[in-house]
Amino acid sequence: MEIRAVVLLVAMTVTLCSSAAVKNHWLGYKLYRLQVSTQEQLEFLRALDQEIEYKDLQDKVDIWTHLSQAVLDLKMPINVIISPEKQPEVLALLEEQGIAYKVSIDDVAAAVEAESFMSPADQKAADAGKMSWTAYHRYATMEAFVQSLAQDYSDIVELKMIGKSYEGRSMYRLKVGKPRADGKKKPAIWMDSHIHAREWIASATLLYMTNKLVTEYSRNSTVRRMVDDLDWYILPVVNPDGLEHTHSDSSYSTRMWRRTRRISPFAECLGADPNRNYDFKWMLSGAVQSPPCSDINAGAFPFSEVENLHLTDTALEVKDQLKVFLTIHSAAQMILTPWGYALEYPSDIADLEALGRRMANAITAQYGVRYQVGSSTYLLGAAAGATDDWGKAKAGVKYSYTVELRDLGYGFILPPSHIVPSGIETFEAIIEAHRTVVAEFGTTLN
Ligand code: 0X9
Ligand code: ZN
Repeated sequence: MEIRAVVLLVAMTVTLCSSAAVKNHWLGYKLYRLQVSTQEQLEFLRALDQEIEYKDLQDKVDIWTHLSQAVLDLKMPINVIISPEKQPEVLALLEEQGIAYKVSIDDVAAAVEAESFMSPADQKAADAGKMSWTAYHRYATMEAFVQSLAQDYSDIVELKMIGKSYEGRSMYRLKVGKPRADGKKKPAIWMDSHIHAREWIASATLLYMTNKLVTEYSRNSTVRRMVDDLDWYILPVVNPDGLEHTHSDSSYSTRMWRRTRRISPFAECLGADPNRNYDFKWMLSGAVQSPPCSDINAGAFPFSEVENLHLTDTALEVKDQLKVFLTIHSAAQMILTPWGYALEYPSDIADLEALGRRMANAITAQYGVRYQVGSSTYLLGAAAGATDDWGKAKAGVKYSYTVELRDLGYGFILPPSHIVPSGIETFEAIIEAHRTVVAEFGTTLN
């Protein structure tokens, strides 16, 4: 007990959040899993969600799950986090409506503290500019890590600084691939992550997979084929300002920040939802301009967020190579297909669903974590202006998906002990993606 306390103290002096601050902000919060069984119950929650947004109460009652029709049809669990003062009122309402619920995290304060915990070994790794896979790291560590990968494995890794975020952080795109001896162009897979600031597992998983692709090239025959056959374009953090903000203090609204951080002269709130900011069907559905502080605020115009522009400029440069486009989020355990702007399907949806299912099955085969596969409009509700739709419509990539990583009842407060299993199971999905690309397009494009 005492040793743990000392370790904690040491770790906390080098991070911004003190244990006391976590306790103050989150004391008594609980995460609940709800299950609706009637249309009325679903409508009730939708109305409650709107009231919460209208009254700006998200730091006290926050429904994390998209309240699509599928939550009822497919009996999907609904994550809701509730502050201690609101628990009696909200639970009474749920009981009145006959909505089933159970507690999934009883002591959220402890879970938030555990999530930010850096052991001396993690800290040592970070100080040396290395990632460890047992902690969620800061952006500077991720930057140092991708730089060192490029330096140490220059035969298969190329690092490109693609521009600066609004607050001036350098954004990077890696290219992992063994150039062909005959100089021919290879098909490629795009992967990006961490567009939503609070989804810490997204970049941790993508960097884990990147590390595996690079460091196991010389000793793992599957990895070797993946890197020989294809190029992998990787943008690990689309929203570095948001990521850093979520680490800057431990208040609810800071840790649960989703958006970018641009200051606007017209709005009281910073940034916008970058996953509503692309120029395909912008603002058509599931996005708003008011209230300005909404988590689905689409920004004043398409590409008002500079980070989105960097992503699209970079992807367009290599668009003729791209066959798969994976944009990694958390935490709904889903492989989502276009279109996300309306309940419409691209003409090649059968192929998209087939690879989606193969990826989900490969993930499940690893540790039994079940993923749903389907249209993002059906599973989560229509939301226009997102990366996946842009990838398919504007970059012309056939297999474009949003991947929602594991939830397992933790929502966004996923303990860092899940980084390795999430990385391992998601790697199985990209093995499937590689297999499909090679089978359908071969290994050269010219
Ligand atoms: O709503 C989103 O932006 C994504 N879900 S999340 O919970 N990570 O925020 C899903 C986006 C799905 N794609 C489209 N709607 N196009
Ligand atoms: Zn997201």
